[in-house]
Amino acid sequence: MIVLHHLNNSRSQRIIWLLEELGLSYEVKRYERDPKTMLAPRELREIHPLGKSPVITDGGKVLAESGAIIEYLVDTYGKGRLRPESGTQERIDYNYFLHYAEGSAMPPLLMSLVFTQMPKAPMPFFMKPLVKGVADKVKKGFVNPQIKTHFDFLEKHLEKNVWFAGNEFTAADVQMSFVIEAGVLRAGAKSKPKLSAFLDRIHARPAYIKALERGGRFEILG
Ligand SMILES: N[C@@H](CCC(=O)N[C@@H](CS)C(=O)NCC(=O)O)C(=O)O
Repeated sequence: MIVLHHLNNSRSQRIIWLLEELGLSYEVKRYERDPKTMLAPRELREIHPLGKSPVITDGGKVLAESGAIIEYLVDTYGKGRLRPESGTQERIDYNYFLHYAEGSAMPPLLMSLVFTQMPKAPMPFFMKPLVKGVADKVKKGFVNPQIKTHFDFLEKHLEKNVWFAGNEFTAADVQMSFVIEAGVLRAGAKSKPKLSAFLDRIHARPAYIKALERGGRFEILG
């Protein structure tokens, strides 16, 4: 039996969604973030040493890292579904976006979160303007232009392709969903017509809706 170790408001929501798209039976074991630090509870480290979500267990196997979990589920249970044929341009794009999501797109989004939260941390009052000044400078000078480049690229990609790996929905769209959801908060993704339409389409999928019922309320941390 597949067990998904699910942290509230996290990337593991997309794994529930994939499990629903594949029509697999699975169990969800819930973990709650610390409301102050937003970190995962220590019990998650008993499943995988990094204590991050998502993690799945399947029989004796333990798998972490969204992209690796997606590859494992599609390889093991996909029966050819949700992945383009090898040797096609679609498969090249599929592999690209499966890796790009966490390897290239998430780091600047995460930096934006960190530099937005930094001035809100407890500190002597006289340091606040200084820290805010530095954080704003890093965001303006480096992080925001990076994010803009990524989201312009993604919008352009969807001008030429219905989904991230061609004209069929694939597991790469599941992997990319977290990037685009996070981009609504930090890159104005909803104002980009193709990205906005992508979100509307995924939100309407029965498996996505079912995954929200299984995973509980889902909100990207701001
Ligand atoms: N690249 C990893 C990122 C895993 C990750 O950072 N997960 C976050 C949730 S979105 C987490 O577990 N945060 C809680 C913590 O760091 O304690 C993946 O895609 O699986």
